[in-house]
Amino acid sequence: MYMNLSYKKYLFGLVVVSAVLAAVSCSKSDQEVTDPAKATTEAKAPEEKVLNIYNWSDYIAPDTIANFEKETGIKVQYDVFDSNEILHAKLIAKNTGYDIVVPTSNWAKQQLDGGLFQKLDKGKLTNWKNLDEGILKQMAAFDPGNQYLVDWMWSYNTVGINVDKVKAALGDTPLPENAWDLVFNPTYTSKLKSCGITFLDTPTDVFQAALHYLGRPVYTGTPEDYQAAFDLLMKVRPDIKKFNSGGQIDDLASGNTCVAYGWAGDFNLARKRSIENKTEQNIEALVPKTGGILFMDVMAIPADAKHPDNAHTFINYIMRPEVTAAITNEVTYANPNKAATEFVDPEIKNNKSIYLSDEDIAKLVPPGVEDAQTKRNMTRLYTKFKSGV
Ligand code: N2P
Repeated sequence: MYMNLSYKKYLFGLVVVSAVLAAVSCSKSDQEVTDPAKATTEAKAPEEKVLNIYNWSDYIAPDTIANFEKETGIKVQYDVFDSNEILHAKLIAKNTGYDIVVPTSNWAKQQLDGGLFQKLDKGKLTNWKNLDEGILKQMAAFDPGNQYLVDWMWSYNTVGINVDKVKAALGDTPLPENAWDLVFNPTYTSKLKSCGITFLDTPTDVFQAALHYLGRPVYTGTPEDYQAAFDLLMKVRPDIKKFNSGGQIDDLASGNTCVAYGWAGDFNLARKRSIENKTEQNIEALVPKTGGILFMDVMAIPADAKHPDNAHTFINYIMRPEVTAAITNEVTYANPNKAATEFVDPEIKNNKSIYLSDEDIAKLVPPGVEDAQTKRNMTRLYTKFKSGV
């Protein structure tokens, strides 16, 4: 009901916006008739056939870019990163040279408020209708009216394990009821350190999980909450072997580590890679009973992008059901496209740690946003935590 209502409002908004745009373009063309010389100088030169994209590593199908280039003649430069902090530093320095970037929901809001992105021209996004209204509604919490951002994929922060190695390391101790104990409770971490525990290498994600485990606000905590999270983290610090983000997939797939705090999608990808590489590691993304932390990685066009038309063409291409389903099938992340579900491999569609049950979705911590001051505090505490002193 609510969704229908907001959808209607959205349609109404579109009608109003289109009417205003029509009025603007009408007055412009009037001007062009009376002043042809001005019209010539004002005519927009077509964009060069180039598009620069900055996305997370291991987040695309092998032929996504090649097919786009073949179809459009636009040459894509595709670069990857592993942390929001790195992307954010580039964005605030301006002139990234990128036409599309893919920050996570809790960073995108701050960047949007800071004027770092340009509004989408929905008139160019004819495949918008394929998007899932439920996800658009979640996104409206950090992008009111869904004006700037399009979800690339979504997942949640959780614990990933190598089931056999973890059982062996725990011995007589059964797996805990609460999956988060595996990374935050020294009773477990002290045993699991023998087979290798890894954490994401990023302050925001690490503090979010620690706060959630403590039952404290995940995005809006006080300095005292962050201190409590820090104290918790320091207790398990001696048991953590490594901090890495993009590297968790291969570490798990090769059996180098047995427990990881990270992204559910990457744990499923590690499982897939282990099967492909015949390393036979039994990897699972756990769905904590107390909930994981939902995130959305979203496409945005930087305010100073040089190829915004090409960026729109690419976003519209990604919103095609077959294109986004092929990405999901490759990287084991859920996509925001309701029309794509029929093209998703049954094995992925039925995997309850990728496409969660409604009950598990309801338990997820919804996306939120830490303010800039809190992010700075986290970075300071995280540096201390990582160095272990
Ligand atoms: C993809 C990583 C997803 C990043 N490999 C989480 N924001």
